[in-house]
Amino acid sequence: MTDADIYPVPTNWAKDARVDAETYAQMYGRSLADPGSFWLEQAKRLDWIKRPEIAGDWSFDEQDFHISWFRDGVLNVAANCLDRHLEKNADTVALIWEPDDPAAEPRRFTYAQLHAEVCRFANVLKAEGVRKGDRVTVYMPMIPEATFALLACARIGAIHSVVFGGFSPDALAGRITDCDSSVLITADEGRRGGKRVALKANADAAADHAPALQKMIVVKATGGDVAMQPGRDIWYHEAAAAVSADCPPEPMNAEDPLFILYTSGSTGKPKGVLHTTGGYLLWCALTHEVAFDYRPGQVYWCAADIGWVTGHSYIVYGPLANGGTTLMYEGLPNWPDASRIWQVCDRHQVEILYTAPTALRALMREGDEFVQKTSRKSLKLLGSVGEPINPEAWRWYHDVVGEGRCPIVDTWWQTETGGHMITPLPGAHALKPGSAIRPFFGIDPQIVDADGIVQTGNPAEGNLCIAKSWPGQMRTMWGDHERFFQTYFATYPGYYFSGDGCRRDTDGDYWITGRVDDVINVSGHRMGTAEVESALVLHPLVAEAAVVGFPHDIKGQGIYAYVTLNVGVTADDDLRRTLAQWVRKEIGPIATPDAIQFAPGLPKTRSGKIMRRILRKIAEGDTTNLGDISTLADPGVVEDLVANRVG
Ligand code: 6R9
Repeated sequence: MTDADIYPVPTNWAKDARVDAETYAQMYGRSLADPGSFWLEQAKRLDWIKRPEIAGDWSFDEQDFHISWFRDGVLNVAANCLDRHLEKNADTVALIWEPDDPAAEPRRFTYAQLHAEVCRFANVLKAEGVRKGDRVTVYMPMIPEATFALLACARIGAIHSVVFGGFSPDALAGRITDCDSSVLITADEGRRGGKRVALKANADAAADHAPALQKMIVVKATGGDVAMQPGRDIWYHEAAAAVSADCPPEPMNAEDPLFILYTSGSTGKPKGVLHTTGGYLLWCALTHEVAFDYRPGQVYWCAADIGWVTGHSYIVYGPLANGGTTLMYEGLPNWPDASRIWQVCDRHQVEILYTAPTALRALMREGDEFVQKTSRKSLKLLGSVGEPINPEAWRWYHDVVGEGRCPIVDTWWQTETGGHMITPLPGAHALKPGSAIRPFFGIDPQIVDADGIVQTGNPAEGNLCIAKSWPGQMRTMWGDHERFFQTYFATYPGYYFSGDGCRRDTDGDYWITGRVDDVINVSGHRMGTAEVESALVLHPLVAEAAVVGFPHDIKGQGIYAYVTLNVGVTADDDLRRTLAQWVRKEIGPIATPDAIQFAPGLPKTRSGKIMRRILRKIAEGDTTNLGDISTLADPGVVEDLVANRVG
């Protein structure tokens, strides 16, 4: 790397930011040396019903495995995100909603209005019998009611489980059943890129396979025609008219569950990541304020979907806990054209924008004119999340979008971590395109080699582990605490293993290199290869399938599927299309394979294990160097695979 690739902290940021280099060094040092007092001090930023006296109490050792934070504290998340701002900021805009259709009117909710909406929603849930600890599944488009629904659950102590609106009925049914959720909140339809998404129809199809489900609360979003099942389905607007806007927040222990969010792992079954109340909220609030240098009054836009953890932590909980103004956008970044995202910035005078590299790459391809015809003068800071950002996209974001004015905050974190883990702080760290730079307060990253040896010194490369617990850490996997331990703590005893590869350069800055397990990252969305394989083999003509990721210009990674058909079935393009459509229907559009190669045989070891390394190389087009194939049961299959590569 040359010096040209280092972007020093701009003078005004070094001077005015909440955290400069010296403050970072001092606070980071104290967060590791004296975590108890550091975190009890930080916890004061929340409004507690009973303030905690215990900070972290945890052990990653198998014998004594436990994780808790502030376990003697009592609070309510919705009260922290709403009620406590009412005294001084009742009229501050809490939520701005930008509709899919640019000609439609945006909606704005002040803290007073948002508070009233959430209380009403909470009372509707109560009227339907929802109680503290019950699971409520949320399958919603990006409309304000999705935010109301999450905060309403938090207010009464119900555990929300949001399922991304792009998931199929089967995926939805599986998630409802796994957490035994009796209530589903959905909408008639969603709007995206001028099209309608049939959420209620999907929910109806899911309900047929989700016996736990008893009630469906349906928000009227488009007014589209939907079937309502008497006794089960309730229109939200009708139920809301019958309840009051007064709903006292439920006192919750800091360790009571706040939500479950299903995410992909290396097995076929998605994992129900569970986050709790106090530590999670503190983590969202603190990281949002420090990494984005957020100041109340600034319009902040996280362009994620509420169905992913980024939407939970950085559209809803972090910004609202900080009394901020959060923008929620219903549509797509490139609709009606590639200017939309920048037009929204101008329209609402967005100062902080947080989006994913995949969106940037797609927009970059359309040409700079779409950016340059907008002002973007309001922008002060730009964030990136979801996948490694390639230096080319980083520079485009920095130079073209931000006109060199705005620091790029590349935040590495995971559903499991609750919030940012490794990220530059805009006033403290020089930036390098593609590097997530330094650990946040309290985070002790360690790079471990395949044998579990911690790599001290720089540079270093290996698997990214975290040595100490932090308040935002997930607490368990819903219904399977043993699997929680096995997935994250068994590989490298004493450490949380992230599943990501990582490099630390000679300056001590961190570079995330991508997943090292069987998870691929498609357009910033996590997808388990095993999930796609399970969907493929469900098809009656498919005997076997193996799925790997391959580099994709826009999506970061694409999905490459090797499919062995049943004997006698003819392999043709029609069947290719049918199988792609099948996966789409089974899981959702994000799981649609980009390439399907029909393979008479898969490369297996003598013990029957598929050698994915070889499949990855072939998918990447790197067929000259397949490595050692002598352990294969039938080395001949490789020749056929190479000869019939797709793409
Ligand atoms: C927040 C979120 C987590 C996985 C993670 C990693 C990848 C996320 C990244 C990044 C490089 C970044 N990832 N942010 N890789 N640089 N800034 O995306 O959560 O959906 O659980 O995905 O995404 O591979 O392990 P989640």
